[in-house]
Amino acid sequence: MTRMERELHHRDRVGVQDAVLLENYTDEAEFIGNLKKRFKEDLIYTYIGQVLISVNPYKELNIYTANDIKAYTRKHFFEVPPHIFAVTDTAYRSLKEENLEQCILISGESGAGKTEASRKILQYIAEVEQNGKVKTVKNKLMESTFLLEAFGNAKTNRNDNSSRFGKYMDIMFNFEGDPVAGNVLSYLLEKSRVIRQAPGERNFHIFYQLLSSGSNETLEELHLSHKLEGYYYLTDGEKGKLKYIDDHGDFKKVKTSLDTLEFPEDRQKEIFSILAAILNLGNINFHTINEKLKVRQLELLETVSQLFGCNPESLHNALTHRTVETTRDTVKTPLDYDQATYARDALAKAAYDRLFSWLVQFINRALSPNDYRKLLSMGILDIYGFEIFDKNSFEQLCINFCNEKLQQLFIELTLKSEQQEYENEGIVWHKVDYFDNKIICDLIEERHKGMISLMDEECLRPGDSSDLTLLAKLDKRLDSHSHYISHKKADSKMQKIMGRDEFCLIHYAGSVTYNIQGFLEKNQDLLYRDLREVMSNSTNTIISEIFPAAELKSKKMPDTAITKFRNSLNVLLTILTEKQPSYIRCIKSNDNKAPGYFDDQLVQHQVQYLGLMENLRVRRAGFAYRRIYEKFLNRYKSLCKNTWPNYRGDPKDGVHELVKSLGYSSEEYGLGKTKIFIKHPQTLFKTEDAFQAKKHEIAAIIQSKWKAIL
Ligand code: AOV
Ligand code: MG
Repeated sequence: MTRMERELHHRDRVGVQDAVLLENYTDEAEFIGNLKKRFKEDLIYTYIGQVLISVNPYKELNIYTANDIKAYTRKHFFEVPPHIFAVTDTAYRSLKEENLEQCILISGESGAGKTEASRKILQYIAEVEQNGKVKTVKNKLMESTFLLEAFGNAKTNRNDNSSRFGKYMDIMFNFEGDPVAGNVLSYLLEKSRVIRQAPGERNFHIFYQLLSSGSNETLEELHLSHKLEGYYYLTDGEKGKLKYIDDHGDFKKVKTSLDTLEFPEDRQKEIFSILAAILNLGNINFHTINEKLKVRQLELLETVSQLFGCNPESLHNALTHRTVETTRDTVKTPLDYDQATYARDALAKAAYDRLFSWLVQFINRALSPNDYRKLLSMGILDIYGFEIFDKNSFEQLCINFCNEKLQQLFIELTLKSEQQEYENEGIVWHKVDYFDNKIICDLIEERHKGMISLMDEECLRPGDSSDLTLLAKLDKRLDSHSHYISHKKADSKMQKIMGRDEFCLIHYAGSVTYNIQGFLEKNQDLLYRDLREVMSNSTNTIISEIFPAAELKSKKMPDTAITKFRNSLNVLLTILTEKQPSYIRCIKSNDNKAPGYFDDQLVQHQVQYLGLMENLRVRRAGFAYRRIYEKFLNRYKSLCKNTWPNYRGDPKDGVHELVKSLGYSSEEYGLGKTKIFIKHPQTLFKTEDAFQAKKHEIAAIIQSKWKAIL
């Protein structure tokens, strides 16, 4: 059977590997039908040209073994079935052979499989070149991912292991192509989770892991007990214990990770001590005695102080008072109950958030190279996916904004750049229209006019600013925007489900209604100076490092949370645009985490907002395959007597000779400045079949000649 016949034969059962091959490529139903057919056969990967689509199977598939890695090493894209290893191998070879820095961008909504995908990429990199020397670096890379997930992931109602921070990991390679170092950038940890979780959700994994660590001695030392219901910060109490999450086993793994990354034993103790301090801090309450607000449980205050390594009186004072500096003098004012509760929670969030950043820094030191020169990097971006919950807040706005920016990058790099390549190569072609989400990015981040500017303005405005004055401002200034819907502007059906303290944004991935409560406070992200001062004097070296005394001297108003986030995202986008991108678009197969179940409607929605049909149209409107002249000629030169065994002239002329003798019709191919472009993959398959036949023919001739000699 020829390759072409094989392809057709399989097609009925397993669909096509590359959506570019679909007959009615503009037909969404056919596109989704193809994904479904493949999904039912456990073929979760499909291409649109170079873009990999991955549909979450919600079950372990036996396709990531050492043998699979071998099968994908040094193979051309079209020679092997679609796989995440193929994408990784291609990126890796481009880095090694063409010295081009790479980035692999993984996108998709919450629970679609991004973090799993990033693990597979790392697995491939770790195993593809077996070199004893760099084994420790590979181990450290793997362990650091596990550690960051323990501290930065949590069970949400969408995903049992949901990333609550954005992660960009650079793996650095030496000139031999060995991974020798790494670096992690983390983005906006969802720290509000430390103090409260929605019903059915959990706090960060590490808290449960620590409490189930098993060693009574350690727990006693940390003033902790096994009982989850004893902690105010573990909102769901005992329900946080889940059969399908092995917290006890995972704690052991965390210990191994800490050891592999060479966290000294005393630092490890300090980390656990901070976690225990946070859990105990949550249980502190206040009451009024002689008209003064005091901590209700003094013994607990002692414990928390001991665990934080700070002075109990100072902590007591800082939890119940606030020092305000005016131009003339400093005034110490007592806090009321709500303010003290706010201060307590702000301390818990800040301590956890800063501890997380400290961990990232420590990991980066452990992964840093001896010498940065001559290293090339491959970045993997795995962030929190687009989220729509029943109640959406400031955190969802940040997360969804981040997804808008990445979609924008996808459009820039895939749709725009594809069109750009034809232009550069001087190939004639017809432009394809697509939805550009820049309009939504602008709505959020445009200077002076966008949401971020308006939020910051309201945060910094002295006087009576509140969440509701912010909402009024947003409504007034943005209501004419087609992607912003205020309560007033909403139609009657929507008004029924929308509260008066809500607004709605029409994101590229769907409409999300946000509740304004807490926006100002979360954006301002204020931790009273008194608490920072107490912490900076701590005997716990991590605490004194993450609350540096120098910070207290600074008079500058710190940036707001969302401004900091926006700035760090823009830096990230600059890094990404300087690299060769590969794309993995993850799709969630169903909302119930059910193995093998394909929910057509849910998939359709994702296909639409991810812009996959446009992606396919751009790919098809142009040429499905392209190859640098030298490479094309080298592979197929045996198929034409004028190019075999060697062609001495310009490779472009050689390729021209070759395709003429292969009988390509003139519409079937285009000759650009550096590459040949081929319209249909079938044409290439035919050529490949002819090449395989020729190879056997040549091999048979050689064999018979040898036989004759022997
Ligand atoms: P996410 O990273 O995209 O969500 P995950 O990568 O955590 O999603 O995947 C969610 C769950 O789906 C995993 O815990 C696995 O059970 C399952 N899964 C995903 N990919 C695969 C695969 N290739 N094979 C088998 N099971 C898989 V979020 O971080 O929430 O945006 O924020
Ligand atoms: Mg994730």
